[in-house]
Amino acid sequence: MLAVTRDVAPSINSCELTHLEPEPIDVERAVAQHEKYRRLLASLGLDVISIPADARHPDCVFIEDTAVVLDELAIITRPGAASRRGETDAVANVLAKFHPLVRIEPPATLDGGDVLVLDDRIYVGLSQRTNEAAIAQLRTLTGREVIGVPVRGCLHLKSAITRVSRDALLVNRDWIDAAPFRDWTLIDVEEPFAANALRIGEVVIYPSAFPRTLAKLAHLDVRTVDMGELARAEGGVTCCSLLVYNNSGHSAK
Ligand code: CIR
Repeated sequence: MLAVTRDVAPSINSCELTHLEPEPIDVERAVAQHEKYRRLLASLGLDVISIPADARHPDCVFIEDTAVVLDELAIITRPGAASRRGETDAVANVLAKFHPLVRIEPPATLDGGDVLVLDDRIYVGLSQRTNEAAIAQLRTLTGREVIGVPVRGCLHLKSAITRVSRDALLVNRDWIDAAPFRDWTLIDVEEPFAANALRIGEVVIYPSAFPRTLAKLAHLDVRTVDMGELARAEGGVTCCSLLVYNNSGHSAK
């Protein structure tokens, strides 16, 4: 498996903010934390690709929002924030080496952070970034069942719910109605921003900032990372990578 990542932009202090007040981001620390995150991915056996940052796009490190990668194709998004639309080209150039590409087109807007793929179903957050037109396009492009989930009070669907094991989801029910996920074991967060976890095989990558929720994951193989600086830009652990199954025969490096 590959993890496609993008360097932290030196301009990250000009990032989009929706639910947080601006606080200064220490760029050097953000870069160091991001590097540790990449090293953790590499230690799990992933080939890690790094795309250079583009200073014109302060949020470019949050690469998850630019694409949705399925086994059979990659969907290039049309991010909801106009300032982020120029992030997609560099990512598309890399993903094209591994997968056929399709694109979300206007009037649809879609952030990858709103897309939670659970086996054959695709759940899509209806948020300030993602609209109904994106759901319709995803249905046509993938031929899969695509289910809209209204999101309130947080940025993306995956701020509110992510998968942590074969049968369990970590959820903040203040931000979504969990009814569409009733067939899953639901683990409720203890801290509001604690529902964003990144599952890679049987390992869960998880921010060190949420000890009370972390304690509820003690039965899992959890590796913690300090994402403190990127969290000030409203980023979490899923948003800093795109996971790609490399069936193309191309080398990752
Ligand atoms: C934004 O507002 O777009 C960025 N500051 C944060 C994006 C985080 N993306 C994600 O969690 N998927």
